[in-house]
Amino acid sequence: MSATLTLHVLPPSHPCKTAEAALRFKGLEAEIVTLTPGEHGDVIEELYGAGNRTVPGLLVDGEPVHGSMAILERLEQLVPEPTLYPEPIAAAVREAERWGDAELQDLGRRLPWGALHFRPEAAGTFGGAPALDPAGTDFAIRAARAAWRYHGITAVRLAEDLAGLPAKLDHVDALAADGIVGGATPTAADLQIGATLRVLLTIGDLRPLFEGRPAEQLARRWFPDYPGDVPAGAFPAGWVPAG
Ligand SMILES: N[C@@H](CCC(=O)N[C@@H](CS)C(=O)NCC(=O)O)C(=O)O
Repeated sequence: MSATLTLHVLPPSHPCKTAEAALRFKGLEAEIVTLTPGEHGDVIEELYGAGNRTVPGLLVDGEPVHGSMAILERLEQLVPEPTLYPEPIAAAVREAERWGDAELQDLGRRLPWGALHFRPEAAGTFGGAPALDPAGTDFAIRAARAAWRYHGITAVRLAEDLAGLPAKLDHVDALAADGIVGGATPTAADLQIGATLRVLLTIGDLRPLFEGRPAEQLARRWFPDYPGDVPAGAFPAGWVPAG
């Protein structure tokens, strides 16, 4: 396989981590181009076509492949072994990957930004920096407000997301029990679901919900290092379900 691969990412994006983990699993080298937030939409649209403004995007010898699911599928075509969609569970892996993309992935945006509204000084940790000083915190407050607007976050939605999280973690544990995720090598579902769960583990309030569960193991196994730490006690009392 001698295609030239270029992956376009934003720094803390979890679907980008999914694509990067898949490249590693396939033993593929790619040039990683880290875009500047704010400019990324226009760059991506130019390269990947009208309406495509999110990361990740992968160029395969210049051919645009946009979105984490499409990227994993394309990498599987390029390098079939080791497989991300093993038989006889390939159909179930695809369904779990779809669930991870459609039902879980947004929580990896809404819950961290939701928590940062209450602990804006922690925003710097997502860039690998310590807690922000007051001037940095002012900047983070403005960023969190913009993110709440962009992602349609409200307190009501946040509380609903939190209330719905245990059922989602139960679903992941059920997938692990059925061998769709959590095997010796990662499936596409491990990489899609694991990246989102790993972001959620950056939120101290949520860590007790994960403790000792397959959902925690798969997130930490394929994504051992992940920047970000919002100390426990961010969400108002009573919003986080009991672990
Ligand atoms: N489901 C898509 C979603 C991609 C997505 O929303 N990426 C976010 C980063 S996590 C993004 O590019 N956000 C910037 C924006 O919306 O402008 C995928 O997995 O590729």
